[in-house]
Amino acid sequence: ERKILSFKERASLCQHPLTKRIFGIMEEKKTNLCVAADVTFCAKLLEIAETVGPHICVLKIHADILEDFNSEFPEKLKDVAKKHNFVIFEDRKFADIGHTVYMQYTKGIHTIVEWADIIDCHPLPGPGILEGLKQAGIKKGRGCLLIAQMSTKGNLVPANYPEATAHFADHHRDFVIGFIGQSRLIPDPTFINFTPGIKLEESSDSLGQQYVTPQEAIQNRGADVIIVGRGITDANDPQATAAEYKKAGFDAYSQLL
Ligand code: 6AU
Repeated sequence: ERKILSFKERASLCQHPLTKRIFGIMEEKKTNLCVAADVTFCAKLLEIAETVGPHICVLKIHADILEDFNSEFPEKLKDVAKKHNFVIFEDRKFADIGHTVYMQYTKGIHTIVEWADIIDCHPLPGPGILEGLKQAGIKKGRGCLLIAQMSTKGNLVPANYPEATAHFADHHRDFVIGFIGQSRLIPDPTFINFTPGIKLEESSDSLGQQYVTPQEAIQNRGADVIIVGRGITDANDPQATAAEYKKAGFDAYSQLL
């Protein structure tokens, strides 16, 4: 019995052009892998992007940990993204009032709205945070993920928070393209579910991160895209390891079809 719609079918149902594009890439490149390139120098980040580029649909970065961030870097990253056909996700986790997040999104040294296809925010402040981000993001065709749950041990996200987050998303479909979480919130196939805290073997780190396998995330928790950081970036051979995660993720998805 078929449990889910294919990425291709989901692409055809989507209204938001960015969601359509991401499902299209997932279908074409046969990948539901997002690599988290959490490194502190631009050259290293660009090297990872080149290396894992063929295996991913999304590259997630934290621009604020780059020690040598400069205005040429986003252009270089965009070139690699174009070459390997993936989208760029700045994991800024906005969490302030609408006016402040608008400035954080568009100003400062990072000018995130100019280069990040995807951003994410905590819905905690209420609708104003999305209103603020939208003012800059919509006209550029950008999309936002709502952080509905966290992967960390002892996190304070209350039980009813994911439900409220889903409601929030439903009212901002012109900008919200999906969720970050540990389980699927709503069955709606036009939202993309991203799940971080993934490793080929279940484990944890010394700072509260908890990992589940790609198979567990995709088959039992309803993840569409798996986010893998150190499992790939700390591996001896990141390219081969990315290929391994890509296969594990895509096989887990294919078995549901
Ligand atoms: O695979 P790791 O543990 O090396 O990296 C996981 C990545 C990091 C975190 O900032 C991020 O995923 N993350 C996120 C988000 C929004 O992506 C949410 C969360 O609950 N847990 C988590 O690890 O770049």
